Amino acid sequence: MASKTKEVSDQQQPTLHTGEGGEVHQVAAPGQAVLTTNHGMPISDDHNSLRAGPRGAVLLEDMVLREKIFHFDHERIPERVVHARGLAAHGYFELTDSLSDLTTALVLGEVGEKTPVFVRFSTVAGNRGSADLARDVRGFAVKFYTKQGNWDLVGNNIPVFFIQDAMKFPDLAHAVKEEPDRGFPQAQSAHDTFWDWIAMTPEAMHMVMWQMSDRTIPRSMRMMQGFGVHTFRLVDAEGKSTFVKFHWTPKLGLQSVIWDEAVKINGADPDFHRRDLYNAIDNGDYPEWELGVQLFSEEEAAGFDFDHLDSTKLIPEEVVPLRVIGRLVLDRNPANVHAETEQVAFCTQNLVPGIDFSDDPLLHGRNFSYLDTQLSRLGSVNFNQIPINAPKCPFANMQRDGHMQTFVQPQRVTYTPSLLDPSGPRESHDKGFRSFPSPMSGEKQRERSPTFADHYSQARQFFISQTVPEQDHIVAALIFELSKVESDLVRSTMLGHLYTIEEEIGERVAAGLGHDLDIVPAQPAVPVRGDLEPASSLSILARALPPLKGRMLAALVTEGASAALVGSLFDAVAGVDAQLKIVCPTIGGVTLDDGSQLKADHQLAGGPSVLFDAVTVIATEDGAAILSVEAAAVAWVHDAFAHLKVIGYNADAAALLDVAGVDEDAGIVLLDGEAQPFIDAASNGRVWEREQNVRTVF
Ligand code: HDE
Repeated sequence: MASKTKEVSDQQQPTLHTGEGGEVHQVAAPGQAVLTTNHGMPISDDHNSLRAGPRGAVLLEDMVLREKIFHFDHERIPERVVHARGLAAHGYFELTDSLSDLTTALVLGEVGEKTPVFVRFSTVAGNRGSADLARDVRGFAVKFYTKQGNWDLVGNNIPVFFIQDAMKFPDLAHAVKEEPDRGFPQAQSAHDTFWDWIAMTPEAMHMVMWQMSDRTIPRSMRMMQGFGVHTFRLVDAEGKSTFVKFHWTPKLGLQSVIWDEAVKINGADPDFHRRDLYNAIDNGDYPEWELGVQLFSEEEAAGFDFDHLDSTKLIPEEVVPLRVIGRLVLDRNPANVHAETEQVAFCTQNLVPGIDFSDDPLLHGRNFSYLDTQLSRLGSVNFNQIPINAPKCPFANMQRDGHMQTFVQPQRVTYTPSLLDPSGPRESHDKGFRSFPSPMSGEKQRERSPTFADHYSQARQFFISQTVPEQDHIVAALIFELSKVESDLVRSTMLGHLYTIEEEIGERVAAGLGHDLDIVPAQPAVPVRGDLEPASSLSILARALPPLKGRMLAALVTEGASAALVGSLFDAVAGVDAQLKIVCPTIGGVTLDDGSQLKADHQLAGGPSVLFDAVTVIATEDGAAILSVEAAAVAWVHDAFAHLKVIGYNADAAALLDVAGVDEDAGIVLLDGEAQPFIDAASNGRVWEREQNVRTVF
């Protein structure tokens, strides 16, 4: 795989080589490299420091030791202040429908053009070492290396944001991160300071509804949407502007996990999402998204229910449909996580000619923040020279020097204008970026527009657009989160907001909290609109069923189990482009009834059912009896049942299902020698009707 092989030189000594992506690394012919210091001095002994006699003190003279430890001591750089935990991949964006009538941006104009991209996904609140399945918004940041420079579309998997003004961002981040006097909780919004701040911030209510929905516990990065959030502009050659919003839609469909599953995945495999993406790409199963755009004019915008410059609002696809214009394919894992995933510096200010900002005040604040934060994270104004950040098109200007300057720029003239060097780089009126000349007027003021004032109506619309299980999950998430809040005042104030969004939510959450707090409805600045119709595009489950392609299925198999059924299962799983993992009592695997050996992918306790989308148990009567007194096996089946998964089993395995408390329903499939009925049932996704039988729905 390209991601794994480094360019190898046939020279004897390690040398610096520039790789495909411009990255510089040390290489030498296999088996021929001589270990050297960073200055290239060959090292004779890398295991013993220089001492005064065999038992004597280490000598300060030992520059080999000193250099090795010096470098190690400084290996870490500050993690991102938000979005610290990330995973990333290389790929390309291919345009399938040209917008050349609306923009001069070549990346959106040339059909068939493949633009290289680097995409970083992230959680927001947790530190770099936190777990993947935190309930959290996911970052979806795309760097397009276009012919006209880098375009960074730094989005999230939710189309709206918590706040309308960048001024409030440090407060939001401080509130959600671990509480500073105690250093916890890590990677969780379920604590007092977050809900305290939210309770005092009505503009956050719409986003809070999304945050409490299953959107924030995605099954995989490959199965979530991405959104540019803000309104941007496209600008054509005549200078005419069209507003645009960007949406990424995954080809594998949308899927989330269940909260209890998320909690358990965090324990079983805190790297669940990064492993999933890495393995999929490594297997050649390249994840893909469609890029859709919502296009609208200034006049159309004036007729919308909400201000298109307000990032706490969205424009439903039912109002402005999506036009699909291209596809994003991720086909190469980073070769080095620090060099690429960590050092990539997304900047919302990185635009290309033909794409421009709107007047969204949140976006303007971001334009300062992203450039600024790279300096404290990467330590130099030359961070754009790090290969992952450098444009792949020619670039030239008069910026010089600075910390860690890696270019040796020989020019005498480092300014414009100049008669001495008329051949140096010069601005181009035709090719260069020109800001759209939107008219501006008004007094300087620190005030919000009244068109930003309605904080509850779209929150309500989001809730009523969800299917019943999705609504139940929002209510359950709010109950969980508020149950972790210690302050009654914060809790009751939040209940007031929920009640104002929709009475039903406030009442259900209050019932789930189970104590008689007074609900004092919040007083909205403008009346909550009851006329916004449900929009099914806002729901995950109202969409077409996601395929089984790209999903992970499992079979728990015991010694002596039916080889024919296992074989049939492998065939059926391959038929839907999913993967099958074998879980056995020991990692050595089992011998099947025809004497063949079946290799295990996981030992039972190391491969809990939360790691899989649907499961089967293929056991002998004896095997099932042994598993029935094995807690990990009982939990394996019980969890799959409680997580509404389809469970296939052969008749001899029935005893284990009984012990695990499984009741028959459409998702419990008896396999009579052939596994296809299990795949057919699993193709319908989770068994939502089961939910009310396995947990209390308030
Ligand atoms: Fe960010 N955000 N953000 N954000 N954000 C950062 O930049 C900030 C916002 C988003 O994988 C930081 O390089 C402000 C919205 C992603 O490297 C920082 C405001 C959206 C990433 C920053 C916002 C995002 C960041 C931290 C309010 C969705 C990770 C490290 C005005 C559209 C990018 C860094 C990556 C990262 C500031 C709001 C998405 C501090 C001030 C809205 C995906 O600059």
